Amino acid sequence: MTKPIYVLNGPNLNRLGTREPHLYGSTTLAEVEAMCREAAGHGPLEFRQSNREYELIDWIHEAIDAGGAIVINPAAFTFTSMAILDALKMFPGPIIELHITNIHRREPIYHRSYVSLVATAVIAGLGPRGYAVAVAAAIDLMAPSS
Ligand code: DHK
Repeated sequence: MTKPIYVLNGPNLNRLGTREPHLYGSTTLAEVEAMCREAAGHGPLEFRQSNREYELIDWIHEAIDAGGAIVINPAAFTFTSMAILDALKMFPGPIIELHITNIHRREPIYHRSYVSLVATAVIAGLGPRGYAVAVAAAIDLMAPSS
């Protein structure tokens, strides 16, 4: 039984589509979810978003016990949350950190990611299509031969 990929989204990403479209585009979170499910070949995938740090941590704990890979866009918690970092340190599988924008081309406050200290890989700047790339990479990384 293939373990699910957990695609976790942090604060304000529920507003994708109308949130600063010059940065994040006009794709909605629901459309991003559909892109992820297509990339997963409709394999097991948990797609969630929360504006609450504790909820993201609870979902990471769920993934520790039941997930095969994590794709996470922690949004603003990327730069502030040691709690999310500590939770991710417990995850035994591949972790792909994802950002719609290229955070390294933005203001300096966006340049230091706690999550990057534990991520297997980082995808930043591909826009919403980055999610599909991340899910495909997660599937490859979960494969026994990888
Ligand atoms: C999304 C956010 O909400 C911001 O806080 C990050 C990230 C960038 C993104 O590019 O997906 O700084």
